[in-house]
Amino acid sequence: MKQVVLFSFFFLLFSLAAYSQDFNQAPQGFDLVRSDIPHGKIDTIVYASETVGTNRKALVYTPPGFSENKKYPVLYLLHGIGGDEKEWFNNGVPHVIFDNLYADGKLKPMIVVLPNGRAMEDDRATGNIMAPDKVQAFATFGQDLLEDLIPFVDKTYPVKQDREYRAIAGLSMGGGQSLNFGLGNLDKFAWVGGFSSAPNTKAPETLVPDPEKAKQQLKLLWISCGDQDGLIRFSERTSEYLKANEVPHIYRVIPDGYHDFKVWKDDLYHYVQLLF
Ligand code: FER
Repeated sequence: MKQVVLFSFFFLLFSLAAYSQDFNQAPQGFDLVRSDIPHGKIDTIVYASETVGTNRKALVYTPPGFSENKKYPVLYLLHGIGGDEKEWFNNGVPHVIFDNLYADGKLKPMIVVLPNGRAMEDDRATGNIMAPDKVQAFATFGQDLLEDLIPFVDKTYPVKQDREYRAIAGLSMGGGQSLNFGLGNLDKFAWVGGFSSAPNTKAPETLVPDPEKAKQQLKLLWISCGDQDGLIRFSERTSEYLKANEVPHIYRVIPDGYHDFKVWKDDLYHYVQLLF
């Protein structure tokens, strides 16, 4: 009897260990400032948007050791419905996560652009953020991104301008935008990530009408969501369609994951290490 209890105990312990290893979570401290390492730089840029007819703001993170004499790939990192160009910076500390990854030699040097994805005259997250004109502005941003922001970044920063060197990812509304704009413009993006993507995510058949082309052109397609997130169906149905059509992608369901920055920071940590 004693042996059975002992065996059961070790079996349980082993299963738990196996289960927890199954999910590769970012290591402790990945998002904490380290004072003993080089730091990148955050700038605010202002670009003229023909799409909106205003001057629009974005943040830009350049890596430690940034040089005008080199050429860098670019990641466009998009916020959610309650945010603006500062949401990632304030809540997701991408600059800290990136600085730490560079210090550990785990990341290719890249420029990160944090745009404002609500392309309308008043692009602040104030009032009723669910109002139809504000939600529509997240779709309008596709034009602003392709026709105004990307050309501005390409002529202002030393960047590699081919599709293989441009990535897009975002959280929630920004996840839907990343899938819509990334998969809808494979001539512009080869690396696409949707974290906890919102209902603005196009239906799979519209998102990827030509699976063969997507298969050939995508370097990475990352779809993730917390298992406790009420929006998981949008990620799930996309992944199911991609699987049925044999389009390679990562589908990452975060155990005990909600609709929050714990999930998105962890996604960012893993996604960016696969880029370029
Ligand atoms: C919705 C539920 C969630 C919706 C948008 C969201 C436009 C976006 C959430 C987020 O960005 O965090 O019905 O409709």
